[in-house]
Amino acid sequence: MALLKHLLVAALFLVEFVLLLAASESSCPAFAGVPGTPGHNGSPGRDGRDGFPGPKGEKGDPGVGAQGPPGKIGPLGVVGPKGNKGNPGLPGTGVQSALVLQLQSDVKYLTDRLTAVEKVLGFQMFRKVGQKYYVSDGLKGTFEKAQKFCSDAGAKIVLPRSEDENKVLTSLQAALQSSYVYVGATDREKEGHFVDMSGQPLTFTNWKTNEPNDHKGAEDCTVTDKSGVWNDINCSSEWHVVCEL
Ligand code: FUC
Ligand code: CA
Ligand code: CA
Repeated sequence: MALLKHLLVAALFLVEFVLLLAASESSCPAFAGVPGTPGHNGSPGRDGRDGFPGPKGEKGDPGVGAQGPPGKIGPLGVVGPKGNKGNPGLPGTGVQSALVLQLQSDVKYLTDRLTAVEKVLGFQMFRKVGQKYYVSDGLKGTFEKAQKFCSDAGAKIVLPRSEDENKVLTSLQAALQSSYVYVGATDREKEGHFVDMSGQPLTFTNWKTNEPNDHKGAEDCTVTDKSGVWNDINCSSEWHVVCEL
């Protein structure tokens, strides 16, 4: 009976304790619970904005361009001295010898033409007539000076040998705006007997009417006038110089 009494008292205390606990739940301090386990990592944040532009780089090395096209061919050089005579060739057949002779002749012809053309290029004015060139630098002089000028240039004082050549001289004379041009014909050796500079009789002449007249007994040289006709004249007057090559 006493044990039952004790159990009843204990049960009453327990009920009372529970009621007290319920009544003071909001105001009474409570013990902190056991910490939970950490949560999972969050997802990565957004990408940051682009940074500011970096500093200017160093100047680059000079570029190397592609090679340009070749330049124009240069002017002709001065013709060199003549070479030594070659050794005798081997005996050939008749056909070969004829061919060699022909080639030698062709080379000589072309060399002579080239020499003439190179001389022509040294003058300010020129005209081609047939195989000849009439050339001038526009200078005036006495007949003697004209001869020397042409000779120094490796040429001869002009002397038309045909109607064609006479016309070409007239054309060059017009370009020179010249009244008279000396031609290489004189009668210095024998009055009234005009010859070329080699002393040969003239094969072509174009004398003006009533010329040559040896005016005042002092006309042994020859000029062409603007119309192309010839007149004998004194040799000391200064007229245009034209040479032929
Ligand atoms: C004519 C010409 C002479 C000279 C004189 C002025 O007599 O025959 O050569 O030009 O004119
Ligand atoms: Ca004369
Ligand atoms: Ca005359």
